[in-house]
Amino acid sequence: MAVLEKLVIANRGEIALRILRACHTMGIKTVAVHSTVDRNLKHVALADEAVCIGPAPGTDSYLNIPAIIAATEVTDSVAVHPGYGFLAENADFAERVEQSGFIFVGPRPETIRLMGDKVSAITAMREAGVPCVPGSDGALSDDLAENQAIARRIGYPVIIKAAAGGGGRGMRVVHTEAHLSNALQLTQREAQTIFGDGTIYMEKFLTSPRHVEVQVMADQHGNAVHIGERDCSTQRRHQKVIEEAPAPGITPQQRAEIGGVCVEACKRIGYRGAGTFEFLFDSGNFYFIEMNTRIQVEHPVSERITGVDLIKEQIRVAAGEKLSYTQDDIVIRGHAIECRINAEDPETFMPCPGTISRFHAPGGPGIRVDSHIYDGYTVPPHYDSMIGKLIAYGEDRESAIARMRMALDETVLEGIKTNIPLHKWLLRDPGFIEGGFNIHYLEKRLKARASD
Ligand code: MV4
Repeated sequence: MAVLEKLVIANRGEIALRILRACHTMGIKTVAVHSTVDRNLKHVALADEAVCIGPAPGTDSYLNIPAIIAATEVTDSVAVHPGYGFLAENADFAERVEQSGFIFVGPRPETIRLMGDKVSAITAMREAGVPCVPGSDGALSDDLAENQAIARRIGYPVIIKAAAGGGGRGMRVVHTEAHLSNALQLTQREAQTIFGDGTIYMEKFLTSPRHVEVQVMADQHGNAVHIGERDCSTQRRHQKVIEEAPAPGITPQQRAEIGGVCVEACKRIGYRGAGTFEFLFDSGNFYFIEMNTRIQVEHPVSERITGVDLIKEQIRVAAGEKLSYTQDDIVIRGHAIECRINAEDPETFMPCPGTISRFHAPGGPGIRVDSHIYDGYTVPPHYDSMIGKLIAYGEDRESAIARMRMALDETVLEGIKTNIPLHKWLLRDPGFIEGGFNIHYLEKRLKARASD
């Protein structure tokens, strides 16, 4: 017997296909809910049933909560998998799914809400023993003298962040006390305008950290494990470009220590499902900044080095099953790198939707392709430009990089522009190959390239 009868895939593109593949191998029937322009998606053809939930704009389809709930009801489904993006971290959606009597594949709505507010997330994590960035230890008041005192205690530079922000929106760096008052006002007003919540907080600004995140998985019986860390420092404008696991330079002792802390925190807050603890890693220390309560784009690199099927496990624990492994079962072997393939101009980064006239996927040992594209598929302009991911595995980082170069060279993708040339360039970049990068490395290299 399958753990669930039928599941609604409330997403599109490669992650919808990834969820469908997990379901069908588990004997679970699938329902694809899609917009009008997405009738030709690969997972829509492969799903047991398909329901059109609205027109192309995300707000009318993939973000349309009543339409998705209705599709779940009329198809007699029992569960909803939100994927990433769209409604994945919408606590109201999770609540509506549960109130309608369905299983939400993700954490409890209260947990999503707790982590959605960065101030309450940091407070909860600090209390659970997770190391955080030195900061205001809560929301700022509008008392300037008090805020100046906090900044002096932390030491400049400081960063002002919106509690409702995250992922790079609503932040401002302040280098001296002379600029503090203005920055506080601007960030607070911006937060109020963008998020409808003017709550702000302050942290020490770390000038050149790496972005290292820890993958966790927890069941509803009090069990939790960590599935190692990923380095996601190679990014541009808060969009990750390349991710890898394990993070270069992290020792097994460091991994066990930070992983253990995350596992304890999961148990403490009654976490359920897959989650990611985001850290800034600086001078050998981890500093918690945010928690993501969803499966992430880059989950395949963690799967590849541990053999865990994260989507399958998400669904199992959502159905009430116990985790199928203990911490001792999670053994890291080798190295995996993921290149995000976007339909965009490799020079200007402008999205380039259009029809794919020819596609030949790479293959061979250690290569995984997570993509929904095919010959003749038209990339619509309405959504994210990511059209797939290439994942390369090797016994060590060097061989993973060598296999990724080969895979990129092998790929034939015609009819639209993609960022494949950018990846080919990065995988020959001495600084990237050395692994000594940080969150600013790619943007710095792009700037240097532009002035050549
Ligand atoms: C920071 C930081 C430096 N110091 N916080 C940006 C996205 C959001 N998740 C948090 N971010 C940052 N927070 C302190 N105290 C630098 C960044 C940051 C960043 C973090 C992760 C990945 C890419 C980044 C790019 C620019 C800034």
